Amino acid sequence: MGILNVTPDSFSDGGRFGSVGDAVEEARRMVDRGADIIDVGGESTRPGAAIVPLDEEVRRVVPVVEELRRRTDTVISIDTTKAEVARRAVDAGADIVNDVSGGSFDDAMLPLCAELGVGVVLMHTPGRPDEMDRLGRYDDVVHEVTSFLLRRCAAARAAGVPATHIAVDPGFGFGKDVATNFALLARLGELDTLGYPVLVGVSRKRMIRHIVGDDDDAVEHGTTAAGFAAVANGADIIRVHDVVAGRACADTVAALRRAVS
Ligand code: HH2
Repeated sequence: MGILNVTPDSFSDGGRFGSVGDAVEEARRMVDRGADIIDVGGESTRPGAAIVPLDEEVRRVVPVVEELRRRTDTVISIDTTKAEVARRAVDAGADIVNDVSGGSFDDAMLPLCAELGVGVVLMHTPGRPDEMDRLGRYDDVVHEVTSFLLRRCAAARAAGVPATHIAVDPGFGFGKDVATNFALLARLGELDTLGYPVLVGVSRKRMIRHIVGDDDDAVEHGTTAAGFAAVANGADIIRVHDVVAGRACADTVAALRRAVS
């Protein structure tokens, strides 16, 4: 899954695109380099990030989704917690809703996903970006993340989303300190008990910078190493900025698995 942030304030690539055409070109480059899914996001989820009004988020993402749909048949996901943004993006051609709140910020989200028949990624977060710093104390992070995801998957199923349309995500960096993130990465395989595909987003996050420092090359290599660990430990999809490296992680683990099967 290649990340296409159309925000002015994202972690690492905010404010890159001057126009819809630039953003769509970047998405097409990611597809050429091996992305299976393009994740379009119009609201930064960085801790402390400003909440983007609905109209502004729609204005950022819908033209990009529309143009991307017109020019490619790639799978498009919309990274939003707002049902109305999801509805408008799906109308414009998105196939998947990637909700970092697991459908918990907007009660209309899960019924909408059921109604539209789209896939949904349910991610763990202990709270909203503006309250994350005071949240996230865990006795057993895997247990707590798994319990949250179980509840959100049950809510999605109750709203009418078929099991085949759900993926889960432990939410690296969302209300979790570095040690907690690495504990989750090491024990990622335990999420298999949920029975849904697992998506992981570690690309360029603070947990990587904590290990390798802020040098751009080091952050990329650290991201690749963590991406490899994620796939080796059971991730089915990795959300990355650098698609070439992400693809290499997935293909290398697949080759290792073939060698022992
Ligand atoms: N992380 C970010 C945003 N969306 N979605 C899923 N499913 N999993 C994640 O880990 C995830 C996500 C945050 O990363 P980024 O897009 O780099 O930054 P920003 O939130 O500032 O756009």
